[in-house]
Amino acid sequence: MRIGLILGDQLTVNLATLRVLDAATDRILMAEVAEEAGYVRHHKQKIAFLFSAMRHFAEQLQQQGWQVDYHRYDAQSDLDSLLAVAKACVQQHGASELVITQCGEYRLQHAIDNLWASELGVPVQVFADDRFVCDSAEFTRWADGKKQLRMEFFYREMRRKTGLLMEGPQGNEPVGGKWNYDADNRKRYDGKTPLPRELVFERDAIDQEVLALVEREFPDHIGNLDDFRWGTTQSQAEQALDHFLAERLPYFGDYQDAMTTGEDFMFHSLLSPYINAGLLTAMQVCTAAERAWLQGKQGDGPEIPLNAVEGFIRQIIGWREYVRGIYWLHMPDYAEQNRLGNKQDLPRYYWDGNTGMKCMSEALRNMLDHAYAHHIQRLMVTGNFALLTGTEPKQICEWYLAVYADAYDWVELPNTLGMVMHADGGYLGSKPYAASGNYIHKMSDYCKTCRYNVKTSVESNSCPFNSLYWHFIMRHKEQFQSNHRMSMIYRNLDKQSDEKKQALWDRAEYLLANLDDL
Ligand code: FAD
Ligand code: DLZ
Ligand code: SF4
Repeated sequence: MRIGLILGDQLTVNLATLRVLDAATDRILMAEVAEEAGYVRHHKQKIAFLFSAMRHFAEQLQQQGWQVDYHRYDAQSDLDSLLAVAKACVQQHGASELVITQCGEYRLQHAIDNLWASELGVPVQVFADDRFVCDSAEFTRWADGKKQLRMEFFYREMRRKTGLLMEGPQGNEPVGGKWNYDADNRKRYDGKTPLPRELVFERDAIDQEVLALVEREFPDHIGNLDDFRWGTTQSQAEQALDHFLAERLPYFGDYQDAMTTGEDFMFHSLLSPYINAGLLTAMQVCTAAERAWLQGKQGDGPEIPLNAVEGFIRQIIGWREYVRGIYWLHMPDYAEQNRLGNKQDLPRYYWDGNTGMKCMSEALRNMLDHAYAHHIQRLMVTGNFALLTGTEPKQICEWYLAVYADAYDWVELPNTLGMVMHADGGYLGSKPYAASGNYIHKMSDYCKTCRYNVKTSVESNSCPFNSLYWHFIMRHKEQFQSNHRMSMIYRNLDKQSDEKKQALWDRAEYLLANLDDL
């Protein structure tokens, strides 16, 4: 008999492991272990979501006739790693082989490839994770010979491959004649479009037991459990998808970049924890969105603008697949990059949320309360601030990996190190997403109630993002002045007087020396 080890982010009923094994003779192993729960100080809600989803999934497999060995979290147990649990299970059942679907994270896959067979004393068979649209070999072929990669061109390949939003006699033209409607997706929230109701899930005994366990066993981990909202079963994840399609997708495009005080989710899908853990698959979500858009066109459901459905599908078959491709192509070296030479420590408020900067405190409160922040908060608020202040990439990457319910190294690392920190020298994205407070002011209502003044740069109450932005531009002049997408910025810098430049520099230096006090 063989043992199939299913990881916390492999909760998919047609996972390769489950397809190759035989429920009549083979066994499934799942394990909650200290090593996985502790390689960073994961947010309490991330652990609770995953443990509860794992327990529900194990139950689902048992109902389908599988023999499941489930190792519950036990801080006193010697079986504190996946390898230790697998070894005990192999010995207990006299298994002939261990079967696993390729891991999401390099860290674990590397150990499995190099260590596990000899430690276990039986062969380890690894199957490709075909829940992704693009496998590593295909991505390598696409990336081959390119010095810089561009998501947009990769995305077009994925549209052709999946047939999503394609039309024309050969099905090879993008619907509506354009591949990308991003320019329509930058509206500030009008305050009038009703925000969607929140989906509330009833908590069953498994959820309650896990929530109590996490509170008890992980008291020093970040975040709180009071407002735990995540679904923990496949059926609840599907309800979340239906809810998104009916109530959020129609406005997803228009308000994709908008931020509003007290509104933590806007029109975002909140689906990433489910997709990443495997309760929903990428293609399932994208085909459902395309179907909802078509039904809307036929008057069979809410009308969904093309910019909304295209924007949503692009995030998944574009960005999500693209960052995964980059991760597997360049690990482990990718994680070591720090091409802007940043060394600043991560400010205290990333962990406690206490700062007078309203935009930061809103994004950080969302993180503490829900293990969530929507993309523009991650990119243009906490991410932008880390970039402008020159935070050491390892520290900010570890933070992003710990604090969100959807965070796994393969998706977090390229987004943080590449997209936000530009630490890969512009391989993933052509230009850093550095921005002054003006961008946040344009896309949100935060500045109205902030202690700082977004309209000024060098006074004692000036918005920190403003002088820090110019400090970033000045200190990285050598790296960026020949980047044609930044030439306008350097022309603007040159137009400023030496006194103004000096005042901006001095104010930013002061802020950098007192970062923890902002
Ligand atoms: P929506 O806005 O509704 O988007 C729909 C879906 O598109 C998401 O569920 C997600 O599956 C996918 N998606 C959107 N943008 C990206 C992206 N840039 N990369 C990959 N998938 C994307 N996403 C994660 O899933 N895990 C992470 O650890 C993670 N870390 C991030 C770190 C930084 C610094 C940044 C800037 C972004 C990160 N993202 C990460 C991407 C993105 O912010 C989240 O996927 C998104 O906010 C999740 O919320 P949602 O499901 O409501 O997304
Ligand atoms: C994130 C996570 C946590 C917190 N705990 C577990 C666990 O106890 N058992 C498990 O199998 N997986 C867990 N995970 C997800 C793993 O870290 C993830 O499967 C690997 O990093 C591979 O992507
Ligand atoms: Fe953020 Fe600056 Fe606006 Fe305050 S003034 S909310 S710090 S952008």
